[in-house]
Amino acid sequence: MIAPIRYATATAQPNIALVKYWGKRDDTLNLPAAGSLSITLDALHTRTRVGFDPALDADDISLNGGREATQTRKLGAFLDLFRARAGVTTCAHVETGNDFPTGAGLASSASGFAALAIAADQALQLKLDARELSALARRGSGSAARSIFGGFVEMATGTREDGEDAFATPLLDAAAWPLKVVVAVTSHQQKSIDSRAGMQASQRTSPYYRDWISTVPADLATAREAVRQHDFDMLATVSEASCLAMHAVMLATRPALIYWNGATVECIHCIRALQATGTGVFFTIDAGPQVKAVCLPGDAARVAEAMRAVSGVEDVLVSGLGEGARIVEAARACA
Ligand code: 2P0
Repeated sequence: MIAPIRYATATAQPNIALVKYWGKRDDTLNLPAAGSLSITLDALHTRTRVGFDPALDADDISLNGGREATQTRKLGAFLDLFRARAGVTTCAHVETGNDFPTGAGLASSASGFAALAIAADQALQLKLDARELSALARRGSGSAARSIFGGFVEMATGTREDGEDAFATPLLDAAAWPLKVVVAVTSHQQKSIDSRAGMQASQRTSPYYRDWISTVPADLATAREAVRQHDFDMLATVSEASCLAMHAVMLATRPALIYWNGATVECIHCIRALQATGTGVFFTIDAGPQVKAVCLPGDAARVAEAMRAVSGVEDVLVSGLGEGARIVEAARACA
């Protein structure tokens, strides 16, 4: 008799780090050199369907409707971690897609690997707990460990060499402090240097790299306290400082990593002008030119309107904070 294929479908959302992750203590296990703190969004989604099929002799992986060798290798290697846990070598059908631009500084790898981890776990009936899933998601992408959870999330550096203690933990539910995030898209192009290569270059060549890593624990403690107290101003100050310190490390990398464009800088000035008028908003920027404006719920409409008016801004998305990665269709056996 032919074994049935078990399909499972999961969804996950990107997260935006407020205390940033930039640097690793181990490349092979993808262990971060410092912790980070993030918010999971609710408006952008990855949806991923996985089924392990004994009839396949290679993984069949489609991303946004297309098949590409590098992606297949990367996602196949990630699935190997799950196959090893399950003690199988069965190849998989994977269909994954994003309802937002991929690889353009909107954290598609975070939601992508989080959704794939949850779906693979279900399809193989591994029943791993959230911490194990977060540690496994980290192997795909450091930021993916955080998208396993919703709301405010902290990622631990961990101290173990095997990386088993480098996973994320939820700090506060989205509903408990429903901030908004206005994303100003200033370019739809894929970034030229991905985060992994960028981090390696900073680690190797940026004279500020060590100092950057040494500032993270204190920033994390401040951000954690700001979240605990729902203190927006405290969170704003530490988040902007962490973002700019990370970009200082990037700028001092040789050759320099300049992820900003002109509109990125214009958005920063726009947000500073809004702050001067008492608007509850602060900015954060990742390894790309998009600007994420985190705001108090009552100020989101004003911030979105101001960002739309900035020259060079191509699109403005408004998001709330959302849930962690989850199964949307449980494992179903299909012959
Ligand atoms: C972050 N970034 O904390 C930081 C800020 C980008 C800048 O996490 O190498 O794709 O796969 O672990 O997770 C993006 O890096 O890097 C990221 P890998 P990842 O959100």
